[in-house]
Amino acid sequence: MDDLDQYLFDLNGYIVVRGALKRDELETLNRRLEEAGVDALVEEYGYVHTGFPDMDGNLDAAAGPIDVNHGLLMDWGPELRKLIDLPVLRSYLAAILGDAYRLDHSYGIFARERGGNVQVKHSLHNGGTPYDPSQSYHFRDGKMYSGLLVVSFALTPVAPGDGGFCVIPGSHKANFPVPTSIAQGDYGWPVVQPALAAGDALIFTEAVTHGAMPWLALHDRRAILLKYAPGFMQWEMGSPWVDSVDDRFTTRQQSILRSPYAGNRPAHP
Ligand SMILES: O=C(O)CCC(=O)C(=O)O
Repeated sequence: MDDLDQYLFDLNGYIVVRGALKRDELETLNRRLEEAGVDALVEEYGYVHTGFPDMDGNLDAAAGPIDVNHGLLMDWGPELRKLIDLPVLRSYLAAILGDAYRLDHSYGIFARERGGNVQVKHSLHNGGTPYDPSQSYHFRDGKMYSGLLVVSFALTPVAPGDGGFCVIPGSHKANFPVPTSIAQGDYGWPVVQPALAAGDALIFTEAVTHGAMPWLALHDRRAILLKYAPGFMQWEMGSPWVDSVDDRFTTRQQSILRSPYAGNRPAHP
């Protein structure tokens, strides 16, 4: 993470790492999603969050993405597990979360082209105020600190106006709650929808106000989200959240999947 990225992340609450995935990695990941049956899910539900441990979630298609239990993302193939520890992202995670960061949970977001003609958004949420320590952002002693931090990989491109992930830049430091006129409005200014090429990784702190605009592109949206936390913290229910942290995972991946604790927690090997 160079000085420019550091400046921009601190300023905006998110940053895009262009070309984080190589072309062959992108192709294999997309193939794995197809093998996992993502197309059928999108056909049935239109707009889904899936790949997390079984849980009760949103079942109301009008209220936002449907939560579908469909097995664990990390069981969908080695290419998914490789995302846990991509060398190109290590310095970002360490700079924002500290050296002993951990992967808290992961899931996929899939949306049918043109929203399957159902223009559903994911409501704007979070922000600097009201304060939530688990989803907060601070700068102290010359260092950035974040609660939950998300790496969102775009597996299909996102052009301006396509919809999908949107954000209010700088709102991780907001001193006032998001006004209702913005939260319930049409997601115009000051909400921004970053354009992404397939293979880009968008890193954002959960402290920034964000959500998703209706997906209007002529192709499906496919995003894979890995949510990391400082080593001392767990955000999502259930630990460990992968079935077993066995030899399918490299030594470094296993280290990143360790349960949360603080005392003498080492950096990753
Ligand atoms: O990318 C999106 O669709 C929004 C993701 C989101 O709201 C979140 O990760 O909390």
